[in-house]
Amino acid sequence: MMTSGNPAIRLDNAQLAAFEQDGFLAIEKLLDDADLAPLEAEYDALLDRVAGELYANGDIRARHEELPFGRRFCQVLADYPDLHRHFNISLPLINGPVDPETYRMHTGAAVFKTLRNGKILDLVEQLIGPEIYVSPVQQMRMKPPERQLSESNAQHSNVGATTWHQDIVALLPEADETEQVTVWVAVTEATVENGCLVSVPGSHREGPKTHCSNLALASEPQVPGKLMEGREAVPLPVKRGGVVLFHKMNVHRALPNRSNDLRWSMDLRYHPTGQASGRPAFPGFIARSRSDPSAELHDPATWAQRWDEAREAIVSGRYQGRVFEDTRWNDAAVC
Ligand SMILES: O=C(O)CCC(=O)C(=O)O
Repeated sequence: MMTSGNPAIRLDNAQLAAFEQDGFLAIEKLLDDADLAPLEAEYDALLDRVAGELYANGDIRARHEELPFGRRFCQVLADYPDLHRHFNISLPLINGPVDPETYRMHTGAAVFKTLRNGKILDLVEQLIGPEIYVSPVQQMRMKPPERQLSESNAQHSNVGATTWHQDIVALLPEADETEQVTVWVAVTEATVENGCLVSVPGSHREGPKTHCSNLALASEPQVPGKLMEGREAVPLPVKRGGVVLFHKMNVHRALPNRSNDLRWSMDLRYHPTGQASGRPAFPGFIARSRSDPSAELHDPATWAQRWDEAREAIVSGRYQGRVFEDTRWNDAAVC
């Protein structure tokens, strides 16, 4: 474990030891209203714009502008199940041809600012050192109460169930040695009732698990339930603005949202600059460099433009490589 630079937010020795021992660390509160309000305002405006466009196209019958943000998102999603694609901070994970209509993402300035948030980078610096690259492996998860979800969305991990997995599972093999750390950020408070994360302590020291990519329950590879029987798992509730740090081999999932409100989080990933992200089709950037600050990207428009270029390369068929890993850890005998 490396420590360097002079981070303002510091993990203490007990926290560093817990991360090493368990493969995760929950920090009940890190970001405050000043950090989260720009993101919420950006998403409020985005929902208003997208709802207006869908209404104008005849895709939805009402804009639901009378509802507060969370309830409005849930209602418009119920009317138009592909809505969440307009809100994610990644392009969809698809190997092969894509439909431009639903091949969407959101790369706004407030998201970029959150990726670069100094408090997050300070934590990450203590885990991976001072040359910090923002991986393009990142997701926005806006989860309505599960009873409001359509059948297809109930199986989609951005809005519905998340199954047991290690974060390495979706990375191309080129990232096997990458020291990736996941930073899961609670935009709304995460509780056992509304679907906080649950993690198996020490599982990051057990090597890669079988992940089945052919089960009906999820659209992403998952460790089958029978391999998880009898494993002790710890729920990780955090306040709004809290974070959970994860080792890339840690086994975890999210509980279903059994509350009446939207449960909103984002999972971000960081690794030392120069290491492979495992998702070469999508663009990352240098967020912090103590050795060469001029290499840092500070311009949200440049970041958004790189995502637009990646999208164009995939939509046009110019990008021919695989986007994400989906079958590598599949074992037919177990799955
Ligand atoms: O928030 C979720 O539902 C799942 C997040 C997750 O599993 C991850 O960050 O790897």
